[in-house]
Amino acid sequence: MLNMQCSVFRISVVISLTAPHTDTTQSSAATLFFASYDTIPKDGVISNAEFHKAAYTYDTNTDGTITRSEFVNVYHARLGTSQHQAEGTFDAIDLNHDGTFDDKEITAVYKVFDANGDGQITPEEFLSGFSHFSPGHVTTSV
Ligand SMILES: [Ca+2]
Ligand SMILES: [Ca+2]
Ligand SMILES: [Ca+2]
Repeated sequence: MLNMQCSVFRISVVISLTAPHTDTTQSSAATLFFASYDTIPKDGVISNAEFHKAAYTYDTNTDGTITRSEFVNVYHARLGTSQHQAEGTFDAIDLNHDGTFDDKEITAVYKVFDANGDGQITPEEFLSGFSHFSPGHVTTSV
């Protein structure tokens, strides 16, 4: 199952380089993420609080800091991407390149997703933001 997802996702990365918005595999990965991020209230949109909560599920040793290796391990396990692709995604969201993903950066990434700035991320905004940070747009090596 995981292996199959992995190879499908790799193909999708190649496709996404030319047609990011028509890639169905990427959108199903985004749908999966969206459902797990839309927690309380589960109302079909992701709030800033929900987004922060979701981000901190990557803090596996719960010390309040999301490190590059924590992010890479969890992202890699959840999406079945290669380690290299997960690193590419982390480097895209670690805006100050200090090796950790902190509150300020979570908020900054949230704002990229919340395209119309109404404080809620809709599934459409999430999909579009997801393609912005997806590995295929960070690195071309698959
Ligand atoms: Ca919600
Ligand atoms: Ca941590
Ligand atoms: Ca950082």
